[in-house]
Amino acid sequence: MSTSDKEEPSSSSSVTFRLTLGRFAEGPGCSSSGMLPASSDDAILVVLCLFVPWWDRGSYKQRTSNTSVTIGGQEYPVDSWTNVTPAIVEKIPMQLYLKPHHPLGIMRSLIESSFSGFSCLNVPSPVVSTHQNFDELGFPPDHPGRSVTDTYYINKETVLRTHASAHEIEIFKQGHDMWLLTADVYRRDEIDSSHSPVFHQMDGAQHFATDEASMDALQEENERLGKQLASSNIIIVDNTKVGPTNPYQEGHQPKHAELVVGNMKHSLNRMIYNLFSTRRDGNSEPLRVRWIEAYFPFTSPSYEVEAFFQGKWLEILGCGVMKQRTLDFSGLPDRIGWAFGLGLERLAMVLFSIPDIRLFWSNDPRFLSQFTPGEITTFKPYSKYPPCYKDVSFWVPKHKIVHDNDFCDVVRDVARNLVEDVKKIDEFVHPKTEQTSVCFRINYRSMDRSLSNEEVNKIQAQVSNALVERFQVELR
Ligand code: FA5
Ligand code: MG
Repeated sequence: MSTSDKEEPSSSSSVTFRLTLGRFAEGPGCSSSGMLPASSDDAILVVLCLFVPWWDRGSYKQRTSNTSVTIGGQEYPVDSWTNVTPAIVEKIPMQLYLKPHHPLGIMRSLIESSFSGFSCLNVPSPVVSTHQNFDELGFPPDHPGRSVTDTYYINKETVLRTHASAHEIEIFKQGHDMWLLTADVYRRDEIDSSHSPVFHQMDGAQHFATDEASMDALQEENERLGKQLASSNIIIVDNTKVGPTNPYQEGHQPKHAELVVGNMKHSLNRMIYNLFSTRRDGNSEPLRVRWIEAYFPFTSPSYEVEAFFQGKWLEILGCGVMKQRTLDFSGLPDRIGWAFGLGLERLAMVLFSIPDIRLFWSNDPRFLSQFTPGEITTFKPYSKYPPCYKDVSFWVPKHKIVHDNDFCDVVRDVARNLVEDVKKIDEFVHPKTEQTSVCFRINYRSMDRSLSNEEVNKIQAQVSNALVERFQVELR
């Protein structure tokens, strides 16, 4: 991607960059025709206008009429809910999953090749309504995922999608009945080696007719897939049960739901097996996978899949039989189907042995040159630079709250990719003033070079200033 047209965003200026646009773009190598723009050089100019300092929520409230964020050519008014930051918005045009040499691009293509006949889609703009992201999928009004501490709001009704499932109904309405969708997703989160505020998910879904002939065909397909897996080097532990805590849905014939669950499990086990057996330097140990019961507002029964890798169980994906209301809203009341959503970085970290989630955003040729399309190879760390710890302590004014995720967003905005992790190391309330004292420890460590103490001190001072400006905290 060309970055020559990208200005460094500043807190109070206008930021200009390029962003590919479009609704459903379909990738190469899939059953449906249509291609994405080959590169962002073909792309459309996008302007982000933040005319007030982003941390000054009070100003947003008072000056809503002359402030806006423009993403994908579309202007969105900001309001007191707005919490998107330049550090987040500048990631939107990156589309790492479309780069064939990037580990995320490699993962995407390999997974897509496991699902023959599926439409392979992406929706470049991550801007969705709260209705699409939450309501349509049955999230209750008090679901914690809706909170401003967890989700990036552009304004009260508009968010950066927190999961690829936000597009499920839209895609079904377009007429796709078996599809995969790769998407960048955004969650306000802590800073550590396996959490990123911007990461990538691939969702997939398939639905079936429920007449006898279709269900017989599904049973035959399941038997065929089951035989294939039985001869593979994979140990699947599945003690999940369907029951009151994870039921078939009213209105589904249990036999039909059972066949759909069977088809979903076979399809996903086969995909996981295909991926793990692509590892070039993989040993001959059988892959161990386990299924556990889970809960999602939009599926029942629901499951999570974990794979045992390098000594621990790693959550790979969530899935389940789609709630019938999803298919009803999609204009498909007579169908029944399954859906899943997996985290591409988590899977790639394990398969390529990539130790830090920040590396996926690296432009360092020592990182990027290590990968080959279609191949899963072990990442060779080029260097580990020394950490530099800095503490920041402050008093939070009475009646104000500085959530950990608020603090992390300030750090991200100022220090960008130079922070490996952030830990809260102390917190207490002063008995007389009722002010809260908080201390965070920031671990600065670049993935590409050594940082000087002087440089880190400067960044640390900027973090402190930003905290004072945004939250009116008193530094200690
Ligand atoms: C979901 O997002 C559901 N939409 C998945 C789904 C789709 C369920 C369709 C049923 C039907 P969850 O929040 O568990 O579920 O995220 C899915 C995966 O994303 C996780 O298994 C994990 O691999 C990955 N993930 C979640 N949070 C992060 C993060 N902060 N950084 C990196 N990967 C993450
Ligand atoms: Mg989960």
